[in-house]
Order: sequence, then C-alpha cells, then structure tokens
Amino acid sequence: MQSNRKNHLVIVLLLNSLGATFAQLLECPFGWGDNEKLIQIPPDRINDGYCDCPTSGLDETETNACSGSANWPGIHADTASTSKYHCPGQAQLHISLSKVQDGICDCCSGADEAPGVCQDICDEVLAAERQEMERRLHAFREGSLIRKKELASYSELREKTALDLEVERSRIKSLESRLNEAKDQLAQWKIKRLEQRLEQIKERTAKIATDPETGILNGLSTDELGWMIVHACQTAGEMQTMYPLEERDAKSSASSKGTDSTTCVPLRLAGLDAGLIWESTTYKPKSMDEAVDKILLAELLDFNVQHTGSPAWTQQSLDKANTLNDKSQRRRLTEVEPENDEGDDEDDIDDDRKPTKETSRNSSKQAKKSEQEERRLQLEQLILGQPYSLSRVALRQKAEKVIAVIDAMKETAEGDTNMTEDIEESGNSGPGPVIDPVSLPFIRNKLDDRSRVIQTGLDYAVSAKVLMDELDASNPPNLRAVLQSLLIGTLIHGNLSSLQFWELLANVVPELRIVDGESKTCKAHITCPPTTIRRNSIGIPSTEILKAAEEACIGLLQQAQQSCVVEDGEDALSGDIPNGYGGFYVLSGRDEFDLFHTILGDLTLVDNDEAKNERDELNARISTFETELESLQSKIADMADLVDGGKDGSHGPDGELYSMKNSCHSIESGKYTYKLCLNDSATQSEGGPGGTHLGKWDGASVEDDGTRVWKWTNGAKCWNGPKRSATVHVTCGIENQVTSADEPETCRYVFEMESPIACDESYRLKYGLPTLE
Ligand code: MAN
Repeated sequence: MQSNRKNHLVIVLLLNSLGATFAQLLECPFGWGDNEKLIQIPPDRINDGYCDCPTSGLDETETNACSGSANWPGIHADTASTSKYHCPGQAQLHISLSKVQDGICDCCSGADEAPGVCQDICDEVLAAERQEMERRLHAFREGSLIRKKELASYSELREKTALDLEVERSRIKSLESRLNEAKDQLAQWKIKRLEQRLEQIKERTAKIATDPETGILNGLSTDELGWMIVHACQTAGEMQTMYPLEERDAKSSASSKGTDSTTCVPLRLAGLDAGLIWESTTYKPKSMDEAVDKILLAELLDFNVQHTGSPAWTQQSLDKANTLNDKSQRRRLTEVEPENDEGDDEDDIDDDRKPTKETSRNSSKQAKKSEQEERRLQLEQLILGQPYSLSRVALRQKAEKVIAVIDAMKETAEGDTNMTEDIEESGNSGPGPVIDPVSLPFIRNKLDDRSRVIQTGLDYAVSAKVLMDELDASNPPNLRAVLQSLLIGTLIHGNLSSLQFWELLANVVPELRIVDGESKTCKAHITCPPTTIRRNSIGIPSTEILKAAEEACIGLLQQAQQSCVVEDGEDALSGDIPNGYGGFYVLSGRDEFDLFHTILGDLTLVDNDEAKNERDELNARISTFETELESLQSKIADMADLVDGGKDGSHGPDGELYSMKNSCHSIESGKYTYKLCLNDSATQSEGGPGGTHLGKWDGASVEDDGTRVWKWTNGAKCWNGPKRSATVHVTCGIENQVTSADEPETCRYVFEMESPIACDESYRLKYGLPTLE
C-alpha cells in the first residue's frame, strides 16, 4: 500500500528538508479518477476536516475526513508516525503536520515554520529539559547503585540464610526434645503425686468409713451405700442451687443457661479420689486398678487442686476448662442429656459423640436423645419413689395446689382494675390455702425457687444413679470399698453436714425409717430424737453421728415447730414460705463446728507449698522452652520465606521489595495525611490517630515501562460508592518518598512515589538515558 501511494502522490513538501521547501504546497490528484490533474492544498486546508485528496487522504491524516480512501495514512499507526514532524534537538517532541507552517512556533528552533518566523529559543527551552534530564540521570545513577547494592545484599542474605536455616532447624529438634523431657518430668511428678495422694486418701477414707470404733459406714449394705450416694448427690444439688439461684435472680433475670450444672460433680470428684473415672459418653467406670490413663487421672487431680472452684473430671472437661478463660461461660453439664437443645451444643463437655453424616446424625442423635430422656424420666420416678424424696414430693404437691389457687385468683380478677378487692371477695372462698393477695407474687416466686431446688437435686440424683448403675454393671471385685470411698468423697465435695448424713441414713436404712404415713407430716419427718439400731452388734448410726444428731435435733425441733404452726393454721400463707414447709428442709452444708468438718477436713484436696514449688518450677521450665520454641519457629518461618523468595512474590522481582517489606510511607495532601504500608494497610487520616481504611495490601507488579505499581484494595466503603482503594506508581528516585497524592475519582486514591527499586534498565530506556559504566 505504501508503494502504491507513492505512485499516485506527489508530495512537494519534503519533510526531511524543510528549510528548502517551505514555500511549496501539498499537491495531490484532483477528485477520484483524473490522476493528471493536480491540485495544491494550502496549509490551512490540511487536517481541516475536509477531504481534498480523496484518493490518498494525505491532507487529512489527523482527522477522519478521508477515512474512506484506499490509501488513507490515518489508518496505519506506522505510516501515521512517519507523518509527524520531529523537531530537531528535541527528541521527545513530535508535532503533527498541521502544525507545520501554521504560523505558530512549536519547535524551540522554529524549524516548523518558515525561516525568520520564529526565534531560536532552544537555549532556554532545552535548559529546563536538560536539567530534568540531568536530574533523572543523577537519580538513575545513584538509585541504580542503591538498587544494585540492595539486590546484592538480598541475594547474599538468602545464600547465608539458606545455610543458617539448616542450623536453626536442627536447634528446633533439640529444643523439642528438651521440652518433651520437661513435660515428661512434670507428668511423672503428677503421677507420683497422684499415687501419694490416692494412698493417703485411701487410708484416711478407710478409717473414716470402717474404723471398728468410729467408722460411719459400718454395717451398711452395698445397696444402701449406693442409695446413700444418690441421695448425697440429691442433697448436694439442692444446696448448690439454693444460693446461686437467689444470687442470680437478684442480679438479673437473664437466661440461666450455663450457670448451673446437673452433673453430680461431688461424686465425679469422689471418683477421682478413689482412682476412678467414668467415661464421658458411656459412663463406664475405669479404675486405676485396670491401669487406665494414670496420667489423665493425675492431670485431673492436679488441675482440681489448683482450680477448686471449677473442677474437671474427664478429659473433655479438662480440655474445656483449660481453654475456657471465662468460667461463667461454662455450659450446663448433664449426665444424661436433657431433651432441650443444649445437648446439641458441640461444646457440651460430656458429649464427645463422633461426627457422622448430617442427616443420619440428626436422626440418630434424636433417637439417642429421646432414649436418654426416657431413661432419665424413669430414674427420676424411681428416685421420687424413695423415702428420702417423700418430703420433696409433698412440697411439690403443695406448691402445685397453691399455684393453682393463685392462678384461679388471677383469672377471676383478670380485666378488672381493682384486682386485690376482687381476689379478696372471690379468691379465698374455695378449697385450698388462704393467701394474702399482696403476697401473691412473692409466694409464687418462693415456691418456684423451692421447686427448682428440688429439681436440681433430682437432676444430681439421676446423674448419680446413672453412674451407680454403670458401676454396678461393671461389678468390680472391691465394690464395697469403692462405694465407701465414693460416699465419703461425695460427702466431702458436696459439703454435706453430719446432720444431713444422718438424714440420709434415716431414709435409706429401712429399720431407721419413720413409719410411713407419719413421715408425710411436718413433725414426723424430722426424725428427732434420733433412733438407733444394731446390725450384727454394730450400732447405726455410729456413736459420733448419733451425738451430732442429738445436738442438732434441739435446734431443728424448734424450727420444725415454727413451720408446723404455719401449716396447722389451715395452710394460711402470708408472705413467707418457711424452710420446712411441706416437710421439706433445705439444710445448709457443714460449718466449722460440724463433726464432719473435723473428720473429713483432712481429705479435702489441698496443695502444700513443697508440691506447689516443684510443680511451679517444672511449669516454668516448660513455658520457657515453649516460648523459645515458638520464637524459633517463627524465626525459621521468616528465614524459609526469605530463602524461598517470599510468599506469592512478596519480595518482588529479584527481591527488590525485601528491604522495604514492612515499611510505611506517608504524605500530607490537603487536610489529609496518607500512610501507605507495604504488606499491610493504607490509611487516610486527618492528623489524629486511626483514620479511614483505604485498603489492605494487594501486591506489587511491574509495568512494561518499568513503573512499579502497588495496590491496596477492599478499603472502607465509600458512602454511596465503591470500597476505597489505593494505587501507587513508583518510579526511579534516590530515596523512598511519596511525591504526590490524588483522588481522581471519589474514593480511588492514586499516589506517585520515587524509590531506588525502580532505577533499572527499563527506566533508562524509557528516558533514553546513557548506559552506566
Ligand atoms: C471522606 C474521605 C474522602 C472521600 C469521602 C467520600 O471524606 O475519605 O477522600 O472522598 O470520604 O465520601
């Protein structure tokens, strides 16, 4: 096409010899067909938007007017560039032909116009350009030296680090083995301590339980021991909830979830004292004699010594307790899962069911749950049928009756503004207790509380019965000794008093039981004065317990008389539900004057100073090793990253970004200060701390002309617009410095920056700089 055009065109204007041809005009064939006839085009008609040379289009290379011509130069970038005029001495300046001889001086020498039209101002113009060129050259010279130096030290560092890495890796191994050694030592220490402790507990428990003179469990059958344990748990449950419930209600009426427990923890702890753990899902007992997990037992006992307020009793509860900082977050713990969704919680300590496929998991889980719920209800019924529960059942029935009356009174009064009057007139006329209407809410709350106490006692008892049944089924050879030790442990950990113990005896040992029928009344339930029996010449209860019971009876009888007065008065309730109402007493645990305080006190888990010091020392060594190991591991990770050349190219080409990998660069612009941090965030602030997030580091790239482009994306969302983002264009400079900041579109920020890292060959070529020696 080029040669074709040459045949048709006569270009009188010779671009490369301007001086001689300025007077001449562009000539081209006239119209579309007659090549013989030429026309001359004056400069003001060149690129004026009208096509004078339709066959060649040469007069309109810069406009689209001749774009239909077969040989229009405007359609070819290469030919278009040849029709630019290059100002002599100004390598960067190319002007279009239309600017030639247009009466305006574009070249500093005036070479684009006829001689004499322009003055030669190249000395001044080129001075600025030359100065800029010199600045660039200087920056390039210095910057590229810095760059080379940094790249060299980077590659040197990498080589060195590769060698060091091997050394550090071998240090890890030795550190790990020292750490494991220290952990082993601690484990051995714990086991030794466990053995000492168990031995001690065993000896003392045996004495308390079966000393021929003073033993408190002499003469009891294994069946009775089992029920004593269940009821001891019931009592512990009732006591545990009594106070926390009231405290909690006083604080807030927020959900009770997580604050109470339905696992008989005292029994679990008693198990640990006896060297026995119940497996967390099947509740199968595992004892020390079977040489199970001594270390787990040791860990649990050791943990509990140190955390008396939040003990653990299985591996799961230990793990959980160790990770839980906030003890108040502890979940409800159940021996048999309740039907509500708390059992679903992955966090449930006693729930380590294996994960299965979602659907079958759900249905089998549900089946398991209803099975468990059924079992729980059966056990609950069984426990409610025991003599010890009679007063609980009686109170429940009484409470139901009272609540029914209260509800009936409310219903009658519903809608009426003068409710009190209404109740007075109608509410108390029917059967049931007489209730002072002012006390209604108070009485209801009290009864609710009392019922809750009873329920928690039952939950504990159910939990204990599950464990007892499993223990029974496992039929250990020393069942009696195990039960004795479990009962003593439950008394200790459940904080039961000698009086409560006597109450348990009086309900569990048939010969000591109060004649049925009488026991349902308030007076008869208080077994005062205490009776005794003899089995094979063994006195039950033991002399000491009997003495304690006799002493306690004096006070207890007075209390009973008071509550009986209340009941005798035709169930009149006026504001208080006394302890003993319905025959049910919530007895507080032992105090320092209690017989049990003396005889069981020795067995409470305490830590002596010597043991504490030994453990602290070992723990300190372990944590020193762990800290060392951790910092060595992170050092190794950094070293490996360096040797590998940075993750995802984070060190940039040739590692040029390594030396500045965590650096930040700031610039003030308008009212803002911008801070750009590599491998981190970019922010915009108005002087103060914090600021607007412009984005997270999104990596670096290099453009063809050598410009480095750094990006931060996903910043704070712009009101009614995109998420903020920032881009930095880095070009060659001696120092790392941000030179400009701009927001060309709302919330899109663009910065210019100089850095030696961009002083490379592509920069030299871009500005036509000379090569450096
Ligand atoms: C703030 C700053 C500005 C931005 C506006 C958009 O004022 O981040 O840079 O243009 O928000 O609302």
